[in-house]
Amino acid sequence: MPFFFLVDVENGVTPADKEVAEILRREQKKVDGELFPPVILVVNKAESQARRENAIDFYELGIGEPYAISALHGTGTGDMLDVLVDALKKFKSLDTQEEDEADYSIAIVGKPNAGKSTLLNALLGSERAIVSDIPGTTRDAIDSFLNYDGMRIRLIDTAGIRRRGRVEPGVEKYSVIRSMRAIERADVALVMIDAESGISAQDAHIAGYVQDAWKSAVLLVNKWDVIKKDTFTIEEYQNELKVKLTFIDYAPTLFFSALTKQRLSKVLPLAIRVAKEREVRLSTSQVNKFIRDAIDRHPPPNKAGRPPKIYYGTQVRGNPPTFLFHVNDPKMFHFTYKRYLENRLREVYGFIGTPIRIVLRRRSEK
Ligand SMILES: Nc1nc2c(ncn2[C@@H]2O[C@H](COP(=O)(O)OP(=O)(O)OP(=O)(O)O)[C@@H](O)[C@H]2O)c(=O)[nH]1
Ligand SMILES: [Mg+2]
Repeated sequence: MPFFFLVDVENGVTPADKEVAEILRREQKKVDGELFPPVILVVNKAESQARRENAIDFYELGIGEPYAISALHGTGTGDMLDVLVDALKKFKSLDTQEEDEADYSIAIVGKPNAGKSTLLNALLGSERAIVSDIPGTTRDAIDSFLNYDGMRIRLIDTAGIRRRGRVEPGVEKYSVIRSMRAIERADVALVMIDAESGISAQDAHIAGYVQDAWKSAVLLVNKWDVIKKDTFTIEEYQNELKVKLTFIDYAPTLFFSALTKQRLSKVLPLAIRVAKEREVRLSTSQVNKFIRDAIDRHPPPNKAGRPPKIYYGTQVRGNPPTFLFHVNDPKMFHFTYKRYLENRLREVYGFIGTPIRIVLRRRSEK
């Protein structure tokens, strides 16, 4: 946030001005060769030419160039505003730098009462967020930071997302918007599922939001402590997840308890692993070797007698991994073949937890 430091040319440089200047200078830090926060020295009451010249005296404050203005007459304010706009632009870039300052951002999302805030507190080892058995306790997405393995991790605890029809206008609606925004800001979303209340349609909705935002996901089945277990319980839950959340079957699953901390220590390593997989970049030769091999194993079926062809491909970006395949005609490829390519990419290269984008583009046959 830029500051205006307003002084009075009529009195000249006073001891009080010097004191304020001293305080401001102490607050400033050098960031990329610029002093931050920026301070704009505004010399007021400079109505006449003589007074405007006297404004130069204020260089002495060590704050930089003095801008002579007359608040009364409005003279000089144009230049002052130009300086302000420049400062705001610089500030904005610093602001986004602050936004990005974590190596990875992880959002904790899920239904109300799933145990999101309990998980946050357990990971931080402090009572940062309020936990209660009343659904809807967390009202706003809150960022916390922790260091893990030399990395700075942003954890975002979010407000529980209820079924759309049940969300009340006002505060709750705002809370849900903030939860969505938290997903947008994250690399990975930990989708908290309350084992006690079972895997619900709402859990699938929330996982769907994460997928639609092209974010990586980990499914965390919480409150495992209260489940009566036998040898098959995990398998039963896993099968149920496979059915109800089949569209996001690439997301790894962890059964744990944020309260008793059973398997809690696995949460962060899994989230970080997933975050890293998201960034994996394959070289063009790897991609083309992959394509040849995938076609050998399972060629795309002919459509209307014409063979679909993939000429070559590249990974155009990571985060999320995005592949561009040049083909003779995108329409000749059934979505199940795209799905096959995606699954094959996962078999060979992992990409655990991340959605994969495959774009088919027409390329004339040469
Ligand atoms: N038995 C058991 N209870 C848990 C566990 N994790 C959380 N709880 C309880 O579940 C209730 C809700 O926990 P919160 O952490 O506030 O849940 P939340 O997901 O943050 O809820 P909202 O902020 O309302 O969306 C509290 O009573 C917790 O003590 C768990 O692993 N096992
Ligand atoms: Mg909460």
